[in-house]
Amino acid sequence: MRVILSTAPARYWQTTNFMLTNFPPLALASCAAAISPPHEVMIVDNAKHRLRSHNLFNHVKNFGADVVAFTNNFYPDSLIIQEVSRQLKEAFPGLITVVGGQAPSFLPEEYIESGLDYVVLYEAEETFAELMEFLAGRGDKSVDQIEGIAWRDEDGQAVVNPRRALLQDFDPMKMPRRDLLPHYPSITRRGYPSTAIETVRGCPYHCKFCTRPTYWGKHRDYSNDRILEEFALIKRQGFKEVMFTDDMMATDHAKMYALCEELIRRNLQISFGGALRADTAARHPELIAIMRRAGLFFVNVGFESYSRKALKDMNKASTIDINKKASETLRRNGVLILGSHVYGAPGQTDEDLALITRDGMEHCDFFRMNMYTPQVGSALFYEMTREGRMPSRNPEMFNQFEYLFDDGKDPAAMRRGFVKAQLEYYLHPEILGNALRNKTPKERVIRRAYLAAAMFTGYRALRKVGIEIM
Ligand code: B12
Ligand code: SF4
Repeated sequence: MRVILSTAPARYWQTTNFMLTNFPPLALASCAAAISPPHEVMIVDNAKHRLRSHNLFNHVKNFGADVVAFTNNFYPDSLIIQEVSRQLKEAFPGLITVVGGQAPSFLPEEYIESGLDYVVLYEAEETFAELMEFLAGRGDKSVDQIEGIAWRDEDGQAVVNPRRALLQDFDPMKMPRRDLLPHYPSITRRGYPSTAIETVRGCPYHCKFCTRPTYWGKHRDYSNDRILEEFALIKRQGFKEVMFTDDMMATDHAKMYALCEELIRRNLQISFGGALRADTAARHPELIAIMRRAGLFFVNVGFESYSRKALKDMNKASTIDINKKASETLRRNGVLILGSHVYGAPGQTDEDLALITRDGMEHCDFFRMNMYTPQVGSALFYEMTREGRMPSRNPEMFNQFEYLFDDGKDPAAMRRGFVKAQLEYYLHPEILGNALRNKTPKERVIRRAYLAAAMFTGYRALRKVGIEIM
């Protein structure tokens, strides 16, 4: 079979990806490894060509694809994936469409009913390989026997097969097909490529707004031996920078400490970054110091809020004091901090909302803020659905810029407050100065964030007057 694996064709909300573009779509490289050989695979990274129109139709024609499979974590992307899949099937009769990732795993029926042929649910490596063998006519299982897929029966009804058991050991897993990914430039060393690595699946915490605990259920680690083997391969492939895709790095402190000792001993000289909890940084300064020596240059920290009540309501298991200490420790060690925040979470007063930009800018090098959103699959989503407190189920409304709670607040006023708070950051002379200089890694990322914000605003405004150019 000839299989194209693809990210979602671009839409305006994806311009926010700009800020952290150093993450290539590792899910597609892992899925490619799982099925090739025997199948022939091409990766089309539409997200990379974010502002140009996607060229999937030409790729399908030229590659002679039998299957096009999309990755889809973010629910708003379901709209374009479903639309493009319909168009592809019309243009290429017989073409099979597949989707995998978070949103379709949580809502498989929605995708099958929209016309996609198969959904690969949750962890995909074994399921996708079995599905491809079935489609090639070689598998020894019938469609209803393949664990972890959703499909359409003869009556046009969606059928969701039982879930597959999670992998218990990642060591035997094939290395992701990084050779199929496009070039992503390094932030730290200009001229070199950057890549991504996965060292855990899942997160042991239970923040109410997050989908990771519900998606993976159980937190599982790759062994340090496997991670070191992958680092060595990455080094041989010429990468100088790697981003950890882990939900949360270093939740097992001792394991991360040992990994860093070994990275230092092997002198691999690869810079790395990823997501880190504030309490890990605040409570384990020695761990941050060794991670820095091993190559850590950047972390994404979910500070979320500087309101005690809001942090508690979100089940963040963190405090304002921890946020402050984390920032101090990371700064002392010279690690760049991307601080993620949420606007409009329950329990936030007007003063609390004002603190997000004020304290947020103080605590981090790059400030990021989304509207608090009941993401499909999160505990918050199920709670809001149960209580009938979500005013819309239109996927586009989940783009993290809309106020999606029916709680007496005026959504338009919340949106205005949100935009005003963003402007406080983007119009700050110091931040603007960084973007204009564009020399250091910090300045380069801030510049990207500006471009993203400008494009988001422009494309969204055009959309409002009926012009769709992505
Ligand atoms: C890297 C990353 C990004 C990169 C994406 C780069 C890329 N092109 O892939 C960037 C920085 C651009 C990004 C942007 C955003 N992201 Co992001 N991102 C991640 C992150 C950290 C890692 C993803 C990854 O590579 N994982 C490693 C791979 C191997 O695992 P996986 O993706 O789960 O794939 C497995 C299965 O899910 C499945 N699978 C997945 N895709 C497919 C496809 C097929 C065909 C098949 C068969 C199977 C399959 O198979 C894989 C192997 O088992 C995740 C958190 C996480 N740990 O996953 C958040 C995460 C996915 N992002 C998130 C969010 C919110 C965003 C943004 C909205 C942020 C923002 N406000 O702008 C945007 C939206 C972008 C978009 N349109 O999707 C949320 C999603 C929440 C949700 N339910 O919507 C997550 C879960 C973070 C979190 N903790 O909340 N992100
Ligand atoms: S927000 Fe971060 S710490 Fe909380 S559950 Fe999600 S991945 Fe884990």
